Amino acid sequence: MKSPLLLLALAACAPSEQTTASTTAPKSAAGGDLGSIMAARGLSDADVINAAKTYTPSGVHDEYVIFASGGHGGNMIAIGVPSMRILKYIAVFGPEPWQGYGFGGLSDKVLYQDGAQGGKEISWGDVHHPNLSETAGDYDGEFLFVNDKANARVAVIDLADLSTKQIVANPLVMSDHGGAFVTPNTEYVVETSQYAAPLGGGYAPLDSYNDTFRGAATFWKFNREAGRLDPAASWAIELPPYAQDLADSGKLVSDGWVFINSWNTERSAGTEGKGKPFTESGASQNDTDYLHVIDYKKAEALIAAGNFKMIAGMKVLPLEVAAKERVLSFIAEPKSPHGCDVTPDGTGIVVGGKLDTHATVFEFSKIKDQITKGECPSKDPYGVCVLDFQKSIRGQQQIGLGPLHTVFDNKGFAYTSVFLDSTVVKWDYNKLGGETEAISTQYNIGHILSAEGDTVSPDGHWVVAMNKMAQDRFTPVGPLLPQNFQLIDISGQNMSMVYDLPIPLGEPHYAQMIKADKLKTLQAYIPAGTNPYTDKVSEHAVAAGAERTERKGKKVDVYMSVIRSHFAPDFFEVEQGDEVTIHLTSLEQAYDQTHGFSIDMYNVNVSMEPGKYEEITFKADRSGVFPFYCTEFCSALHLEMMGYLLVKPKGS
Ligand code: RUQ
Ligand code: CUA
Repeated sequence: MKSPLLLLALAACAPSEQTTASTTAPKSAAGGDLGSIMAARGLSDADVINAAKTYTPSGVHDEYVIFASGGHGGNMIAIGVPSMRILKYIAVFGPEPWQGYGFGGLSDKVLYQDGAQGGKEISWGDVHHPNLSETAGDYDGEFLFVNDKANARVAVIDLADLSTKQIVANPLVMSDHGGAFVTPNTEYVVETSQYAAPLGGGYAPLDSYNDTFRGAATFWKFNREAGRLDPAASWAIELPPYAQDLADSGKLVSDGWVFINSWNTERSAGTEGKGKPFTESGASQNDTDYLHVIDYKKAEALIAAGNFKMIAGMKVLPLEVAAKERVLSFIAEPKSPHGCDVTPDGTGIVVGGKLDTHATVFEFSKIKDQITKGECPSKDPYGVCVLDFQKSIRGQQQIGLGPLHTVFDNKGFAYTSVFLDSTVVKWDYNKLGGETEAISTQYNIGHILSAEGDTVSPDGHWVVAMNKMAQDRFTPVGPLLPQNFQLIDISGQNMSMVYDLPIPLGEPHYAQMIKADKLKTLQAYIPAGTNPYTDKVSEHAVAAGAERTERKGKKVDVYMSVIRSHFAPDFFEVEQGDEVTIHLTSLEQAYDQTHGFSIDMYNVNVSMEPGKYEEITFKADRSGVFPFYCTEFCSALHLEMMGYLLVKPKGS
């Protein structure tokens, strides 16, 4: 007999039986009335109603914007709802040419310097969980934070221009997962580790796993004024070497607390060459893992009082102290949990069990009560108190096979993604055990999101299923398929699936959806010469007429202006080996008058949005004649927007 685990694993990979729709393309119809178009394209009334719910005429804007993680594409995606039109890819952890991100300009500092790397040059990321900044538990539309699971980093995106302003590499851990989660006033951006390793990046053999490997929850202090994380004011809590997974911050009554679930409380560290099982089954032996409950206000006070050890430049509250002071408590949670979502009123924490059929709702007041009373019915091997499961829960809801993540609407319903069943299940998180409603998704849904879903006041109306597989949903494009986002209308009595959107650049994990009118985006950098990384006019910006080239020894500075349809100066000559810095100022202030600046054969490319200041530094190590030109079709004379870099051979 196959083990239940193997069956589950196989079920995830088997082609879904829910393939219902025809895979042949409807005929296209030209002209005619609605009835004949429907007949010609084979559309049902329901299809047309769904189309009408999402169709957004040219020039009409969307009501909501989704900020979706781009997964191992290393980017973020902005998507309009209900149209499901992709509005922008935002470069975060990898170079991206359209935004001129990582090709010689100021963004190189964000991507490759300023503590963004953690010791080795890295040019990609695995983006998992974006979180929008909050004020009083509601999205405020100012900032967006995302984590890089692969390299334990967190990025800050400014929503004024939708560009990445800061990347911080976690000095303690090698990989993260539960992040980037904000506290209700964005005091902190929380990042928790996934795969345990010695804190600070040291070496230890695998058979010392229990003693030397650790996890950590890092609290990055956010300075809203500066719009940046402040590493010097940030700190962490040492955690046992369980695989910490999803996390969420408490809100309202549970403000001041953070919840993280975990798997691998078995501390399976692979085979270790000693006949031990792979982590896959080694980490699935126990019936329960531990929900981590963290009193972070207490941790903050303990750190401030000097209870920390310094590891790789970060203040870390030691595990013994966290356990003893009840900063950290555990509660058993069903087998291989995934998803840890605090209800909008802050009273409950919903955890799905990947290998269980329930969602469990933990009751915050019951948990806090036990901690306040000092109850400690048992301890884990590191001395952390494990609270009584039955005493800590509101109850459980039968959901289906493989519940993962849960989001909320404005009517007291929860929507849980169910991976193995490929469904979204709607249920009442206050009256547990009642009726549920399921809708099929295509296929194998991972994350799920809802309109303003992580706030204290979700909007309802829309849910999006973020499916891991598309299979037959779209015209085939080879063996590597896009992911499939499906828009679900939850405004009626029953859920209805209204739109499929392929996501063809990385595998998204989480996403959040914000009211579009909360976003106050820039139309231009004003005044001209504004450095987008300081929000100030650069001291090196030039006004029209002041353009020039200056040489000091082997260093050449070019002060160049950019305006339709020329660069001034339009040529400059240097000697092979010179250090060249080009200071570019866009003198444009008109909306959407973007130029680009690239130098052929020099891997230099920046985007010059209206009013932007850019600074390109490179070594002119190759001699020859190199055209530079504008990469955005900006005017009728765009092709003419060019010039020459002349590099004289050394010693000529
Ligand atoms: S994960 S599909 Cu958030 Cu990284 Cu759950
Ligand atoms: Cu400027 Cu094309």
